[in-house]
Amino acid sequence: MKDCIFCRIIKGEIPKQFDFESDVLVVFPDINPSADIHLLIVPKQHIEAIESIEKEHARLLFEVYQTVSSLVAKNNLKDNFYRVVVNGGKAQHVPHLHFHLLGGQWKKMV
Ligand code: DGP
Repeated sequence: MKDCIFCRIIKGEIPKQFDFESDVLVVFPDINPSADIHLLIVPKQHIEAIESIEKEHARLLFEVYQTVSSLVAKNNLKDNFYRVVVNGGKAQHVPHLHFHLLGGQWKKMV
């Protein structure tokens, strides 16, 4: 999608260091962190929101949560509190489905 900020990041139009990249998703730190660790897991495909998820996205969603699991291990979050937040409706500011992984000290609500 032309004007989507996450699509522009994924296409390399906005330079961004990815913490992880696979054929279906990228991971990078949130620009405005709400916790000590605040990573965004973003599917490469432009899926607008939770309501746009279809059966065909099942493998992608599995890979999202597998990625979360390895990020939890990599960042030593397993024995601490961590949260995965998926915003929807008016709480979602970027209209491209994404998952927030928040760990460590919580500063504010995403
Ligand atoms: P949400 O409210 O769930 O749609 O959150 C969107 C998040 O995306 C918000 O926490 C800030 C983050 N964000 C927006 N634009 C950029 C950007 O250009 N770079 C990075 N790293 N994060 C961004």
